[in-house]
Amino acid sequence: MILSEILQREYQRPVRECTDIEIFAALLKEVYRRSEQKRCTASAKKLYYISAEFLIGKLLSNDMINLGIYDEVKRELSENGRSISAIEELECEPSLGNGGLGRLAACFLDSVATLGLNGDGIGLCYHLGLFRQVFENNTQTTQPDRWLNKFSPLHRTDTVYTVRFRGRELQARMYDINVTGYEGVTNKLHLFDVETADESILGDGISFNKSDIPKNLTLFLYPDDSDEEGRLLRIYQQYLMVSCGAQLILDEVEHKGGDISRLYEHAVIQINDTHPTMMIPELIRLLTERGIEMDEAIRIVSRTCAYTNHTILAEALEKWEVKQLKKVVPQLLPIIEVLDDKVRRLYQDTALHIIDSNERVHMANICIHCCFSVNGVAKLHTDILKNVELHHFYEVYPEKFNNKTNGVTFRRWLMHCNGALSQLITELIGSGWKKDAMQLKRLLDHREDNEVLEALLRIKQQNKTALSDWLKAKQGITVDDSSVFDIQIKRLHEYKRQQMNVLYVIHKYLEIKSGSLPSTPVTVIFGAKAAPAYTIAQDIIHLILCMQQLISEDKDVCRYFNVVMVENYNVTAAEKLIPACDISQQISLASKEASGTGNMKLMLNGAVTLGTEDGANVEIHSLVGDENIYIFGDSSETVVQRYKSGSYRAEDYYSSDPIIKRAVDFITGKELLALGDRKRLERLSAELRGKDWFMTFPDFADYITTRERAYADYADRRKWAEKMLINIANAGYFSSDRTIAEYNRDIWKL
Ligand code: 26Q
Repeated sequence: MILSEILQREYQRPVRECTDIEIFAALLKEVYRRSEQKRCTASAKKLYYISAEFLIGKLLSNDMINLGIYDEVKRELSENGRSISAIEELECEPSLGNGGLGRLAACFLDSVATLGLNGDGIGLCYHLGLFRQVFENNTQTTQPDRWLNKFSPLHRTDTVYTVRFRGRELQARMYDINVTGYEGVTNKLHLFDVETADESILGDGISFNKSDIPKNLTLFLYPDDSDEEGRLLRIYQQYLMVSCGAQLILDEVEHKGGDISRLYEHAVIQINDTHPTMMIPELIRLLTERGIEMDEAIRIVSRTCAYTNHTILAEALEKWEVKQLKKVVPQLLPIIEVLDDKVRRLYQDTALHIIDSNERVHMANICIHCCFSVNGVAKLHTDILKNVELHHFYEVYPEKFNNKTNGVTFRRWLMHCNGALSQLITELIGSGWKKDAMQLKRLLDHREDNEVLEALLRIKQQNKTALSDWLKAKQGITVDDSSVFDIQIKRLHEYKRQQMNVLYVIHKYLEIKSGSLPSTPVTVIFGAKAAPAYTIAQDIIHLILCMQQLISEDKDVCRYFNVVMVENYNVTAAEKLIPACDISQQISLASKEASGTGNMKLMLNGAVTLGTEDGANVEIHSLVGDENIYIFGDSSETVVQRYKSGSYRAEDYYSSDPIIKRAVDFITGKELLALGDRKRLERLSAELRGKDWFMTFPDFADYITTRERAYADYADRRKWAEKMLINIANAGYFSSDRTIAEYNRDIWKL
């Protein structure tokens, strides 16, 4: 009777007499109370995970699962004619992240607390988050995402730090979110916010005065950096995060009587991509301010910090101009110059230098020189770092490089989002898998059990129906829940190749128009936000939305084949989409997707992957075997070689392959020009024909054949269910509990 007691205590009323809002508020309070009682008390070394993003998702249900009260509360609600989903609807999703890197940070915090480790997150509190995506006229528009309200999970603390920038000082306050572990301890996510932040400076949409730093500093995640002011604002943000983080870490070490000249015995700082790199010079600066010699300070910091690389894309490797850094954080320049100087004395190779000949500071290079660990996020990715992208560094620091294949928390990505599947698994193999995910392997004993296979199909069907209902309610779209749900959900980026998926959609549309009808109806579902300044990505969204409209209005086609783009794809949407997916599109150009984590969540929920040998797909492939995954496309070696030789010519494929030509020409044909924006469609078509930088054409024929093979196999329901089961059974390796145990064993040593 947990819920009744809570409501009795809070309002002296039974469940039936409380409103949903009252129940929601009371549960939030209860979750906070219970989680506070499980504060991690370990006093030895502590992990600080510093990240520009924490894509944590809604917290209430997840916290109730972790605290062991979810089932009981859910039951009591339904016994009183209420539903947990109505309560969940009242919570806003924190808008503190963008994609994989932010969601990984959230999964990691869950696993750190679940394993009982002492580790907090450090980040920024963005008032308006990334942005809310709204479709208008088949185009993405952007609105501020106002997620902060009186029910936000943030707790205001009394900790306020002064952060010094060139010519100004700002006060930043720390706000905390409790991170509950599953039957584990409670850690904290510390988010800093300037006291002067002011949402009223917002203009239309997400525009604002970029030079009013005290007011705008913590309004948005990744503010547009296509101009100089935007880039400076990003430096302000990064330094705010790092300066507050460094002050907090030193305060905590000193508070427990630790000696900061042995900082590495008390703290380990995991730097999530290059965004928090300034932590390194800032800590060095603070240590020297406290009287430690420069060389010694560098040694101490280098034994404390570890760096995770999440990308090999050149444009995502941050470089700040010396001139820009001087405008915002002049106090760091002397330190960065010392670091660069040390490197130059040791190595002639300019690839290793921190400041390049154009006076730009390579943030990743600071990390690699000054961290004791450099890790990639999947086996292939780490191999590419060692052998290609960071090869020069690997030659001088082989001992620093290590792989930590990503993982996801099964609490949110199975127990919470797919209760029915969770329950079936527990009925079959007991509940040990919740803390020891490798036990999922035991499901393999049931691979020939018809009853189990039918149960899997039944659950998938229920989840597809639930997704259809949700799409209807949210976007007014009707989808056929007996069709194959073929899903690509991830940030929009050319290397992830949503454009290749939509080229297939065009191809299929034309095939159906010419009378070649599919045997199984298919619904192709996309979810993706595109950075506002990323024009081609906007154009790809435009093309998807135009195809969605064209097909939905075409009676010949929409009976067999449909396209749906989900608006404002976020964690909450992912929780509906992932359990309902049949085919998981993981089609990045081989070598470009560092890992992917959606691929793991989808596999865990019984989707079968259609993908390239990229990122963690490679590991999924070797776990499930050829029969239970659909692999296509050129290998990463071929791709790396093709870039190196500069031999790729998109025009050659376009002019010699009639299938490619027909699909590309359709983008600027009369049907789409009647629906869409000529400029966008022409620009996209020209980009593909003239450049196709992410090489969709060479993989296209194989993509079509493999995709058709998957659709054909889907018709044999029993065999398909077996593939589903084998995917679920082998997903245990991708638990973030395994990943975190490895980080702790090899890097953190808590
Ligand atoms: C860089 C410079 C300027 C502005 C923005 C950025 C920027 C912003 C965000 C660069 C990178 C990101 C985010 C990267 C990201 O999400 N990477 C993903 O990380 C996942 C977790 O490791 C991997 O699974 C994905 O493969 C990887 O794409």
